[in-house]
Amino acid sequence: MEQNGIFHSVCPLDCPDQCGLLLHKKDGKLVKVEGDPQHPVTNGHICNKVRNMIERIYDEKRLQYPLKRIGPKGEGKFTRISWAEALSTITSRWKELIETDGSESILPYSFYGNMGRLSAEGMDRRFWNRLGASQLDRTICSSAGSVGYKYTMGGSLGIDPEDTIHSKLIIFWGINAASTNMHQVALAQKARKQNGAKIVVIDIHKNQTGRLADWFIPILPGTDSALALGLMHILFSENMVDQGFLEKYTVGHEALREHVLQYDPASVSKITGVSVDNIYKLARMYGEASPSFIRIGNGPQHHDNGGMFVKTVACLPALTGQWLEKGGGCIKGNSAYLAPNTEYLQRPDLLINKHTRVINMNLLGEVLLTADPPVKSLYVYSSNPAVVAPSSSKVRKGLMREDLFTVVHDLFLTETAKYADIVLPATSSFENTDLYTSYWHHFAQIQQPVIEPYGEAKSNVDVFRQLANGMGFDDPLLQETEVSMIAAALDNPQNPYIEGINYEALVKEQYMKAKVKPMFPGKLPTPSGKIELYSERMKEDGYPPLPTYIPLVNDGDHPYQFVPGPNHNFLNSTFSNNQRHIELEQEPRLHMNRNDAMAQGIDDGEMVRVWNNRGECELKVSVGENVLPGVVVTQGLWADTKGGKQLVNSLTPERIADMGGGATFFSGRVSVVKM
Ligand SMILES: Nc1nc2c(c(=O)[nH]1)N[C@H]1C(S)=C(S)[C@@H](COP(=O)(O)OP(=O)(O)OC[C@H]3O[C@@H](n4cnc5c(=O)[nH]c(N)nc54)[C@H](O)[C@@H]3O)O[C@H]1N2
Ligand SMILES: Nc1nc2c(c(=O)[nH]1)N[C@H]1C(S)=C(S)[C@@H](COP(=O)(O)OP(=O)(O)OC[C@H]3O[C@@H](n4cnc5c(=O)[nH]c(N)nc54)[C@H](O)[C@@H]3O)O[C@H]1N2
Ligand code: SF4
Ligand SMILES: [Mo]
Repeated sequence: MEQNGIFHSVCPLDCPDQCGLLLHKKDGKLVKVEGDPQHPVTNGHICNKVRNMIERIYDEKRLQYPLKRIGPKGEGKFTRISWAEALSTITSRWKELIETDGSESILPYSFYGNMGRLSAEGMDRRFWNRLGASQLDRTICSSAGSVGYKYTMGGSLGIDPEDTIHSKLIIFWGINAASTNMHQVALAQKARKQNGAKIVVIDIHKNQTGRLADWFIPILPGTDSALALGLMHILFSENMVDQGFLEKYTVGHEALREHVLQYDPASVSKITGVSVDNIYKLARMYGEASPSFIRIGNGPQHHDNGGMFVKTVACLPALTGQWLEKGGGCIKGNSAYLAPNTEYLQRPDLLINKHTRVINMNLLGEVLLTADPPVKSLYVYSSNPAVVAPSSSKVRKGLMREDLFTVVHDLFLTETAKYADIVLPATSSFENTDLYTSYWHHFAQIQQPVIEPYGEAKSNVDVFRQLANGMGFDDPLLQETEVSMIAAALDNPQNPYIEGINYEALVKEQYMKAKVKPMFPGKLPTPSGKIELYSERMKEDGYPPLPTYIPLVNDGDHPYQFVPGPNHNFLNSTFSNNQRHIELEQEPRLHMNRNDAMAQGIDDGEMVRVWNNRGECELKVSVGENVLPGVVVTQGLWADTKGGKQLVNSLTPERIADMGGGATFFSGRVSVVKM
């Protein structure tokens, strides 16, 4: 390995931008991380979080060796052990459990701490299939919206974000893009400068993104489908629809025209809190602008009705025929364009029992406390459920169970790791070989090791190979090398867009673009091959077949809707243990409308107790006009960062959304009292 130089790399974080990076190395150590100016979409610009990545890589808190717990669960007392001891403790315990309780008593829990395809959904899945562990349904992020989008469009297929510089109207709908998709904001600003594009933001919180809008539209949480249906009502009644497009490329436009009559602007205004005038103004703006682009965010789909919201909003570009315009249409997610051969990567055929139970990760607390037969061992990697999972008081109660054998593989002793029996040190992505495919832009990238593993840290792929060995599984697929897995994953006859992208070419060129064909004319992967405004499949699945506004579930008698989203300087809970990132965020705040605060006699900067029957937090209030009355908002998954009670997920419901087993982080209600 070279000790000095500048090396290509890719940001491994769960962020749509998936920036190209350049790593500067001196005497074997990283000294600087910068954006790669040659990346065609991210152009050398990266966020603050990753510019500071070196502090995280060489943080003295980083785990170097395997550990075994010596104090009570949750306290964080551990002692160093060898890899041999760690692996044999785990595998011998699992062999016993398989004898006494069956392999389904073991539950993996993971998410996208590292977006590398091999790290996140490669060797791990092969191993769990072969072991016969309970299957984890990974629903915490965007699954409700993905299912909703699929009912309309057939799969995770949107437009090429690079085309959005041609858009004349850009709507950020429930996405805090200034923090969570900064290059989409850069493209929108370019469109504004070049073609006078207008930027509209529809959100429940006037955050960084709302502040950069030409027009910010505040809306009540969970009511966005009603707004979208109200827009459709006006588009049809004022003849602003593209009849030719509807006839040629959609199913159900006549039924939809009838159906949206009930969503008149006066009724929609009552539901959404958006004035009748503003509903007309937005509908006419949308009806007239072309090309127009909607960036659909994750916020509104973290509600009880989140799947239906995305299904609904995804109908809008079809009404005005926007899919035929360069820069017209929408993006919810674009992961289908770079889809590798997941069958090969994950080998579902290795699954020893086809009827293995499937556990929804959003129910982790409930599952640890009540599953029958019980979960006896939990193996957590690339995720920090003690902080990020809903109803965290229950999760933590589950993690406290003395009879639960818990293993955590991470770079740090996370809040979750403090409950583990065995902790394993993980490499950073810069120490690994992996394949990266963005879920927003159309470029694939490769990571090759730039630095040596930190201490005794190992990658996910490596740990699963070693666990397979320890379990005595002799299938050669469980020992495959990274390079061989990547090569095979890129050979996907189901996805013609990645033809020509292969391991060698990626190493040579670094950025390779999916060869995406225009969506229309063409056949969508929906049952009819067209955009399904009306969906027979939804009817079969028990939903209304046309887009419909369904109010949030009653979450109890508390005065405020509570929306705890992510923040600018952390990535979910990642970086919440880094002093510089903490200082940039200062502290978690509860944003509250001035009228609500006045009614309760709460002043700006005062501490309040936020509570419901699930838990409580103690937070400092920011009083202002950035949220509507009846709504309170926090930003950031603060973990136990600052001491005190700041764990917002102690308040969030573990209720499952309407589609895809999705999470409902933002559909909880709370009471707020002055401390
Ligand atoms: N800096 C930073 N970047 C990130 C992350 C991070 O933690 N920090 N996390 C990454 C991950 S995993 C994801 S999934 C994405 C998420 O990024 P986004 O797609 O931006 O999703 P959120 O930030 O959860 O919510 C987006 C917006 O929805 C708003 N919102 C909430 N409920 C509603 C509603 O009912 N209606 C409307 N119209 N708006 C609503 C919130 O106020 C917020 O401004 O970001 C990724 N990028
Ligand atoms: N209240 C509330 N809760 C939320 C959300 C919200 O908006 N509000 N957002 C939700 C969403 S959208 C998501 S995606 C989830 C995200 O939740 P998580 O996926 O748990 O994300 P992180 O908190 O960033 O934790 C990732 C962990 O993986 C570790 N890690 C990184 N790389 C590797 C690796 O290569 N190997 C191993 N073994 N570990 C690694 C990191 O150190 C970190 O501890 O949180 C959800 N929780
Ligand atoms: S977190 Fe997102 S914006 Fe920041 S460097 Fe990574 S991919 Fe780019
Ligand atoms: Mo996410």
